[in-house]
Amino acid sequence: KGTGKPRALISLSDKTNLDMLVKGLKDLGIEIVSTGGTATAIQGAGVPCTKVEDVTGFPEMLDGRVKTLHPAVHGGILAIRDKPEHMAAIAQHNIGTIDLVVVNLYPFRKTVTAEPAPAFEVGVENIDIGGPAMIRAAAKNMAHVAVVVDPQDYPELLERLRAAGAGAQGAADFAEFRKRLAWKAFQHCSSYDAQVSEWLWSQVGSGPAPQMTVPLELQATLRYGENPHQAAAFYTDASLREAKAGGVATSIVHWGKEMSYNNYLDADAAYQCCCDYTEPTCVIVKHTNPCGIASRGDLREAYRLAVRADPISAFGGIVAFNRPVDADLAREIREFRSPQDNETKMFYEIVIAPGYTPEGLEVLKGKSKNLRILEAKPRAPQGLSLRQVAGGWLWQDADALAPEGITFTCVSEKKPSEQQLKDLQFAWRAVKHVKSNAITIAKDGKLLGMGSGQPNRVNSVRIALEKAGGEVGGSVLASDAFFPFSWNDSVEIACKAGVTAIVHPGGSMRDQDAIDCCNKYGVVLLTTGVRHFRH
Ligand code: 93A
Repeated sequence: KGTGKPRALISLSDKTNLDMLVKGLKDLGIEIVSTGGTATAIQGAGVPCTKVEDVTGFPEMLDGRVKTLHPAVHGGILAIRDKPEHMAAIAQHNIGTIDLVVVNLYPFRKTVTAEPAPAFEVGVENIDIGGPAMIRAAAKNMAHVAVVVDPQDYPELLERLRAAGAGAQGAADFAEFRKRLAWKAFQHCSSYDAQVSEWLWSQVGSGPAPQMTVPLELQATLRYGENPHQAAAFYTDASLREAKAGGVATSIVHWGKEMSYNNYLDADAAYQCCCDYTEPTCVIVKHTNPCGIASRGDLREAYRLAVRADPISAFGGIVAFNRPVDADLAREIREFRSPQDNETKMFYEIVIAPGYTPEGLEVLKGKSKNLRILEAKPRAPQGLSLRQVAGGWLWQDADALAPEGITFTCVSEKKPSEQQLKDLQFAWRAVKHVKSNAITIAKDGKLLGMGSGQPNRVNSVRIALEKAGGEVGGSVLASDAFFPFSWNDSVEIACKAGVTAIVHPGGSMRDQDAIDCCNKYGVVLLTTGVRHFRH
């Protein structure tokens, strides 16, 4: 039974900021009711609280599955305070009102994504039932009850509770605040349910789920979208909040202007490409396409070579590394001059890497106050890829295929040397990240040229060769899809230009033409059996 004092029900898995909350509530004269572990933590903070069993007259039962699922709790939350029948009904059953509900849920996602994966039953036991019931009840009765699911809201809650007691304006503001809290509460529950159903699908289903909810959380409102007349925002996958991986979505911005819509796209493209290389590598991206890539034990040399691959495109681009940046590398990035005129220092939008030495970070900050310096966590496992079309979404598995999982088959008379094989794999890693029709030309662990986004493959080949310029001799070429009509076409153009080895998926009706052409020029030809379209 209630004491007439306002009452708060607190039941928390995440006990962040609990101390400040309960001390603040105590100072406001609010009585606290709580569940087992939370009650112990509250008492540990020196604040008295009533156990929920003493309110329900029922012990926790079924291993905690039923703790708060009781009319003494839900009647106290749901009663409409200005409806006499409701108040009479709860009075008749000795139920006191509950005016504040502070709940966050069992850490479901964290539990099921733990390594090693827990048993199915452990996942099931971590589906919170009583918590969402209280949150939903309190959110529904937002006219009278405040519901808090996010520890970050505690300070504002305390402030508004104080103001509400002090005057009419404070009370009106508190009513508005309760509606906002209710909105957040339903968000919290729907995101939680999405995580449960996603996990269940992973246990019982295969392929695309018949329905899905992606729990998206506003990370930032952006100044604008791809163009200034488009409003834009950046959302992160809420289920990644506690994850160790995430790539660009969970990166730390150490320095520079705020990230733009295009920055996020390009930084992601650069980091994704860079993470596909196992050796120390630098990738430079412009408009989501890699225009410079180089792998070298010395990252400074990798960086120089990546810029030189296409200095005009690299200017204003995004520079990504798959290893931490130290002071020497940072100095190189800061001072490096455009290979074009050797006077202008290179300008970049973003540098992104898995880490920086303290000195490296300071040196890089000196490049420009605008340069965005991002520290990216490891790339999240690439599960799904979602893209929007008018009125719907396309779902697919992310293209997580790497050369390690591909069989390269030689189909030409000439067999590849060790170095050619290495370069072919290098070019193949790159071609996956270039918009189709994609052609990459490489030599000695560096990209010499690429052709992207052309509606026909011949033009992509021509562009890539033109970019590679005088260095084509001894180079290798990769094509993201097969050559449809090869004779007098892409393959011959490449052979004539001096390319010494070519890799493509194969599988065209005209495959033999490509083989004959390569044999004629003494060029190596490999097939992979898989393609990397990127539309
Ligand atoms: O097992 S439940 O689904 N059944 C309940 O009746 C119940 N009541 C609260 N889970 C329930 N809770 C959850 O317990 C809360 O959502 C909170 O996450 C957790 C707090 O437990 P404790 O205070 O014992 O640490």
